[in-house]
Amino acid sequence: MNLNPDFIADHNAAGQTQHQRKLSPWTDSVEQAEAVIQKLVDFQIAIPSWALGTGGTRFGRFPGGGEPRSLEEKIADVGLLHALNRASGAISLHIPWDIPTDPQATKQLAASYGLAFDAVNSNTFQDQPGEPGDSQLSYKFGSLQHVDPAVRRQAIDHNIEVIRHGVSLGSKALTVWLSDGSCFPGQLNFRKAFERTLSSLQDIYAALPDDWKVFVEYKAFEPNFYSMTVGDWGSSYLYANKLGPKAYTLVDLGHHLPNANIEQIVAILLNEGKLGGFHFNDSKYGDDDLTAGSIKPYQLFLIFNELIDGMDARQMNHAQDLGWMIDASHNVKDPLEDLLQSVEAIQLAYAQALLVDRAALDEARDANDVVRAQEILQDAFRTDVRPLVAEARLRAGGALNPLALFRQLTVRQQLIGERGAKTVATGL
Ligand code: RM4
Ligand code: MN
Ligand code: MN
Repeated sequence: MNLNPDFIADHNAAGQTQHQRKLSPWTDSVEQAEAVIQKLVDFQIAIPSWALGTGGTRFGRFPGGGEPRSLEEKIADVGLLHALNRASGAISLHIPWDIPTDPQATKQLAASYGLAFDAVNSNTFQDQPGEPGDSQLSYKFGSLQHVDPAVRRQAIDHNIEVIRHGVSLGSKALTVWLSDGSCFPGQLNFRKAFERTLSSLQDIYAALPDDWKVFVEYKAFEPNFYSMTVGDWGSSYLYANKLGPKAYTLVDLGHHLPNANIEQIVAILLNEGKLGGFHFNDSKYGDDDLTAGSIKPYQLFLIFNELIDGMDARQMNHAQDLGWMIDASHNVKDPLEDLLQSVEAIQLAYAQALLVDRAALDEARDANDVVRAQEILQDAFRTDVRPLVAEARLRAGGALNPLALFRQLTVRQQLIGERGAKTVATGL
């Protein structure tokens, strides 16, 4: 479905007075307000194609209806989000779930919604029906790490194929997440698994166009539970470093062991020039894939605090120089509503982190004034920046309150009407 721009205009007109009342204290007296609003307008967060359907657990799945049945419908869903918040201007595809059969048409369709194609993702964690080559080949015991060179070759060729699809759509990065590892002690020679994985990644790296990046995503556990071959930022950094300047580490917030200090990881990787991309989500236990900012909003703020500090130190462009993406799954919420909430949470954390008084923080640190340093951070975190985020949306042509408008326009009911109540999105 397409969103009639008049609906957004009417919604904004109805909320304008109240919005102005909340915004004017900012524009009247806060010097940075304009700069923060502009940064928010520029900041876009990519939506993964696999987050548009209802997720599930190994115990069950409870789809809500109206899920996108094709790549075109996935693009339409992200188009809807972007029309509402003007901050979701890119879609990230997963191959083979989203193979573009007519790339030119797919590109045009995305452009009609103002969307670009973010990183393309390969999938060697599932056996795919119809994979070229010997049907006996399986990823059950890994892909790029596999002891059988034929399995490794199939996985390498798949990644090269994913790059080819990405090139046809104008993507500029490949994200490789490997489920490779082992479930039991003794199963794997760690040293050899690392070497085989590196050598496979080198073959993929050799096929990267000059203006592309490859992101090596790490994950501490699951689906393998004893060891993961790209299990932490250290091993991802090793691979990225050995591969070369086009290779970077990708941080997915749900891929750490409990209590990991993710903000410190981010700071170190950025300082080394090896942080490439981000997958936002939130978690209580592990890779829960919950709405960004729903469980640990302070952590999200602290991560953004390091991102801004590190990017500014390297004179990086906040909006363009890192890959920003949501990687979430929605078991009990409407996926589109959940994604609107995630984008807003990310924008809020970003805006709050932009407000941190960095000069004062430096001074407090140099004086070992722990109390003052904490006060400075929490002062920014406890500031209600919602009027700034709403103003950025307004200026970019979005809705003052995307979630309220989504509900008021009964978008989900209409999608169910168009697509049916029993549709199932491809993906996990
Ligand atoms: C993984 C990982 C990857 C994503 C898959 C679907 O846990 O987060 O980024 O491609 O899930
Ligand atoms: Mn991820
Ligand atoms: Mn994950």
